[in-house]
Amino acid sequence: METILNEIYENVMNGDQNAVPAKVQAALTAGIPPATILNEGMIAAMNQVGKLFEEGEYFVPEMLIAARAMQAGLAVLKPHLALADVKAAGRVVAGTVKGDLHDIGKNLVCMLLEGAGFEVIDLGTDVAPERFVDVVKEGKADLVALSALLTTTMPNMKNTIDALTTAGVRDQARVMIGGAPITQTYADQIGADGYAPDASRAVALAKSLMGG
Ligand code: B1M
Repeated sequence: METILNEIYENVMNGDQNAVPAKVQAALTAGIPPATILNEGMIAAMNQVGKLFEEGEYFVPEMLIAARAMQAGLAVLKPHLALADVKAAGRVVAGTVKGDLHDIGKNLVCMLLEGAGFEVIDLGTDVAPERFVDVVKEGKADLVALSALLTTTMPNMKNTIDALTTAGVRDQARVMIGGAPITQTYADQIGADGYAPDASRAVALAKSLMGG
């Protein structure tokens, strides 16, 4: 188990887009739990990529190819993270806020929410506040799920909440936020309804915001 997880870790770090899906499949076949593959192989590797970037050993291209390798592995993992035959638990509009292009964490949150029975409208990355407002106005979402990975884009979470208020629809949907620089304190400061530090706790939060 150790060996294959180490290989996934190394392959994500080196951005080997072909090796990662095959190794993830091999790990699944070997009976390693999907959450272990995700956390100990893939997310651990992305954290190390971030560390090397901070230390000036990796640059944007290395981060990008590592991200692509991780996305390729996630595609294999996705059906195993989702539970079959669960009924809809609520409707979520999700996105990474304006100015921010990081989507791996947001994609994971969406995958697990879908797996838990939520209907998810994923608006992608760099999403302007007005786009969230439009979906809520159309009555298509019970929850707004905002992700941000950059300290410089965190204020766009508050801008999105403010835009919902200005549009008069703030009470039609609960707002949950997350991403590496986000904290509960920040969520309280900007008037979000909840914060989750990782994707599985995002599902628990979404359920509790739906009253479940
Ligand atoms: Co960027 N980047 N990046 N990057 N990048 C970080 C975030 C950084 C911390 C790296 C570092 O310096 N250590 C740093 C931010 C520093 C800061 O703001 N304090 C940084 C920087 C500086 C930048 C650029 C500015 C670099 C540059 O151009 N000079 C640039 C910005 C571009 C932009 O967005 N406008 C940039 C670009 C990129 C790439 C495009 C190359 C690539 C992203 C590719 C992609 O996403 N498709 C990238 C990557 C890969 C990273 C790191 C290495 C990895 C992020 C990741 O995917 N982690 C990252 C370092 C790090 O985070 N350790 C870094 C794995 C993922 C599963 O975790 O997204 O945290 P995460 O999601 C978690 C939780 O946070 C949570 O659940 C997830 C699963 O458990 N979560 C939620 C996330 N959203 C949630 C929402 C919820 C609840 C929970 O509720 C709604």
